[in-house]
Amino acid sequence: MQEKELDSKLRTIASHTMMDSAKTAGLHLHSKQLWLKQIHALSIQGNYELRIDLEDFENSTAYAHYGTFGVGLFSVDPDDDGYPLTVGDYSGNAGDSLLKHNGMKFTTKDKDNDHSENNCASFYHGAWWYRNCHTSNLNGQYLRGQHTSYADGIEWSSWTGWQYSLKFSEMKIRPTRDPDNK
Ligand SMILES: [Ca+2]
Repeated sequence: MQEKELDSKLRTIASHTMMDSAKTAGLHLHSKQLWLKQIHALSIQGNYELRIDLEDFENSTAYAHYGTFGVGLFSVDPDDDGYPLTVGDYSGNAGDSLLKHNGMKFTTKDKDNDHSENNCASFYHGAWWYRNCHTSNLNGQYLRGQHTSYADGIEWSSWTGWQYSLKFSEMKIRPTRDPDNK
């Protein structure tokens, strides 16, 4: 019951954050940290799964599902540790564009935790669990479909490549249906 309430709260925060991102082309530090804190607080309570829904400007939709999901699962101090992503067990029809980010820390313009000599968040105008740098960039700029710049929109590369900024994206998590998991 309590988890369900928290879950629905998180969903609201997540989609709100994405809408913010679409409008302002970047998350404010405060809401970003709050977002990560909330996901972390939830995901350490048990086993969680992640569903990402996407839509392009032709109203086509696709999804990616990950049977394993968490943020900062093994961190003593997640804030200090950069909220590393745990993700696994892909299924769906959007293709996987997140598994390469498994284990990566969250990078923002003012906190470079990535493996690039540059700051991927600055370079690609987003905030994400960048490696060097990304196969997805769901907090990128709202560039409305095809764009000439490279990989700095709301990208899910396995579905629409690196030069198509999606109309809509949403990340939702919920506890996995594991009878041993209370
Ligand atoms: Ca870097």
